[in-house]
Amino acid sequence: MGDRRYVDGEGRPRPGVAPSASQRDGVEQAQVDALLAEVVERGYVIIPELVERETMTAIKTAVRPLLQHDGRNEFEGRKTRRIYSVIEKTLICNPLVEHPLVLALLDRLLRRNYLLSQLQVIDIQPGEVEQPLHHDDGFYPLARPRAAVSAATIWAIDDFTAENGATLVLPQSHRWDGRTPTEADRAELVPAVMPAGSVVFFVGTLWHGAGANRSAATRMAATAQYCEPWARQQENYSLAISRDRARLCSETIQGMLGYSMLFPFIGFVDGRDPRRLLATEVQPPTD
Ligand SMILES: O=C(O)CCC(=O)C(=O)O
Repeated sequence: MGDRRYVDGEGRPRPGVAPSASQRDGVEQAQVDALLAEVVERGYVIIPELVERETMTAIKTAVRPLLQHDGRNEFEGRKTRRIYSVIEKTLICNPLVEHPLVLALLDRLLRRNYLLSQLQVIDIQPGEVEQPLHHDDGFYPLARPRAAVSAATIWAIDDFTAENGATLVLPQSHRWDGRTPTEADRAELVPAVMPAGSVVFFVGTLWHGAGANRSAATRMAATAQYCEPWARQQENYSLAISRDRARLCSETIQGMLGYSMLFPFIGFVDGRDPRRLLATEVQPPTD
């Protein structure tokens, strides 16, 4: 299988590697090209009002009872509530995870059979301070500059404003070497201001963090992170999501949870494609 990525370690298109035609139904290649050009240039792109506001209102209603605990440290945010193992608890965010336009972008950035690395709902309470800046694939011990190992979406369930904790992104920081943001860099931070139903898409090398919530209301988001099929997922989905629950998901999401392979040798079960575990109850070998 060829390397389908066409963005080099500094975020530029790799010469001679043409984007392959997306197989995502109803997705205009010209739109994908334009969005990807922004991602390549700045490390992120905001796609306004990609889903209906009403969809986000329905998600908010469904997930609110699941938001019970404040964060345990500065990174989670002590005034921020998060839902982990989302798919085990509700399927309502699945259409965001597999939105065709997001998948079309991922198809261009990551190898085939990329994985869901984590899915969270994040609800920032009034009074929360800014989250420490980070880049999402920073925990993989790989030197920068380099191609991203992951990409992420942050969906606005509420309107994102500069006051209520809109995600702060540092344009072009996806091209950096191993350096960390300085005070001077902070002047370049951009809040991803966008109405509910919009999404900010960015590569795992981009420095960013949740903003402080200086408003009187909460700011809710859903975030899905995706990683290369050779990288370990952050959430351990083979333990966190039961097989019965996975059966309720689309084949696309099943594959992203781990019912897929990077052929020929990564992800197999008993020497074969793990998808068959969802089709029938496979008996373990007797000898
Ligand atoms: O909630 C946000 O806006 C960003 C959160 C984030 O980047 C994270 O928790 O890793």
